[in-house]
Amino acid sequence: MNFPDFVELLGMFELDGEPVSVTECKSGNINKTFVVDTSSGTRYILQRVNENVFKDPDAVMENILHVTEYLRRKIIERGGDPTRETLTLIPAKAGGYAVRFRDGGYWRVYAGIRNAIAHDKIERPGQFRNAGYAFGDFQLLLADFDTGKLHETIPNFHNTPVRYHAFKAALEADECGRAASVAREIAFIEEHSWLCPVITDGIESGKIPMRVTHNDTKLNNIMMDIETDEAVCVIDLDTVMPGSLLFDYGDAIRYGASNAAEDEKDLSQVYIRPELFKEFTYGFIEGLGGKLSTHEAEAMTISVAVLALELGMRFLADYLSGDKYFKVLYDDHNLDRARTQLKLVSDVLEKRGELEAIVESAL
Ligand code: GN1
Ligand code: MG
Repeated sequence: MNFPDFVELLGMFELDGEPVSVTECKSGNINKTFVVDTSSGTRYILQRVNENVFKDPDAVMENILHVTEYLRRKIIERGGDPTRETLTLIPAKAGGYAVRFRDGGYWRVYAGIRNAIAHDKIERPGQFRNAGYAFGDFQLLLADFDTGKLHETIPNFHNTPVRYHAFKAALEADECGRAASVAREIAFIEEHSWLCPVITDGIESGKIPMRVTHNDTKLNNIMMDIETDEAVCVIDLDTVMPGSLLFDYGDAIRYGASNAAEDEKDLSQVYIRPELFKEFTYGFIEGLGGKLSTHEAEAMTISVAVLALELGMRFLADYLSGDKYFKVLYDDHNLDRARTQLKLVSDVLEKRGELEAIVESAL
């Protein structure tokens, strides 16, 4: 789309001022995201929702509306600033909060969050403690939210055994003839498949409680204050659904405590940094107000291996199926991503004793 197209699209929303610039934001593997600045000096975030991933985008929007309305009330109650501390959807002129544009896309607009940015990588360890606090606090704020109001936007999103079966199906189909070249990765997954049911078994037996969880707790899904590094706002609420605390914890650590990017090619650079693991763990437990069960606490370290294996299987399955789900920038991008996640699985298992001691000390 060119600039006049964007102006037309943005004209369908109640914006303050006229768009003066539209810049694509490259991070994020699913939706398309653009930063919009207007003549009034207001910033907005424009997104095209990926409907290959979110089959029912209206359900996604309903979830986000419910959750942000609820958070807004809670934030006001405790004297916070809801325009900074939670997302604000901008109404469409025709009603609702999303439009179907003539490019076929399903588009929505959020208010920008002032003086804050999303980091792809930790620059100072304290940032990760703040991120942990924000994700813990997010769960605490939503503790009494009525889960009956939430649609399951992607069924079985963190059901690791289901992800394992999907991986096996992709392997079986081998649509692109790529399976033969990834024999080592396949063997690794088989050898570690015992990890798959660790969290889901706990949920089924009632040992691990269901909560309202974010489900995509990458570091860059938090806006941090530019000056103070304070974690201002948890963003990307597309996958907020009932889930386990361990999904959010494990996912955040496998991304943010890794020494390298999710697509690093040099696997010797890919490992969990215990000092970062510690920062997040302390922040997360503090943000939760210490409200976690013994079973949840005991499974924290292993949850990192489970979530890394799960994502490794998802990346590899997508590689085998011809890269239909995650955005890729080059041919083997999903394979490189899968390899980093599998490397993290072995690293967490190797460091398990050391990491468990950190969780103990945090409690
Ligand atoms: C996707 O859109 P983004 O980049 O925040 C994915 C997550 C993965 C992540 C890996 C809906 O998140 O589950 O963990 O990529 N989101 C969806 O980078 O599948
Ligand atoms: Mg995201």
